[in-house]
Amino acid sequence: MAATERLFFALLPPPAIQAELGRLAAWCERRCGGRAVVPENIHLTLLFLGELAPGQVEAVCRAPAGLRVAPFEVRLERIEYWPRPRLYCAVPLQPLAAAAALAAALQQAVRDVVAVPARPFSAHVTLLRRPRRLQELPMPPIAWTATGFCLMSARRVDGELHYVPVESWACA
Ligand code: 3AM
Repeated sequence: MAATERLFFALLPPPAIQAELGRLAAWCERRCGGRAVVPENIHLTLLFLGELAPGQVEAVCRAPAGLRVAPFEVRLERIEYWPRPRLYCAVPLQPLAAAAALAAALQQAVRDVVAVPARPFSAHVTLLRRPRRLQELPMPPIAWTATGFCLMSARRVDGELHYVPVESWACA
């Protein structure tokens, strides 16, 4: 049987913003222990799809073709601790309506290929996993204009997790 891929739709910040968020993640790790997300893996998940077979991956790649998405601003202003997954993440102060609408549109677009459990969308960029110490972590606002979105594959290479873009779509 052909291998499955663990896929999700995401926003990828521009490289300079990824680097800035990566530095913030490393600073969080120095304060709290745990494992910082490396800069190249920094992303904002729109929709987690799970393990898909090759035929499903092709269908998912075709699904967003009809979507028209205007560029929108992503502004992260606060670091939160989420106890259940045990992570620190950077979040907006207000819900990101445009990202939520895109996540909902993607869920609709792929509904015939993969049934994604309905989950409320909560925009966040994971910075640090499994901290050993909890404390208040301030951050400077970090913002960018989202000009597209990607389908990402989560792959393990030599025990390290890599998020690899397999397809991308530009905002119009
Ligand atoms: O780092 P974040 O939270 O943005 O949390 C996982 C990660 O997103 C999420 O998918 C992204 C890439 O792995 N994820 C993993 N397993 C999941 C699941 N079973 C999941 N989201 C929902 N359900």
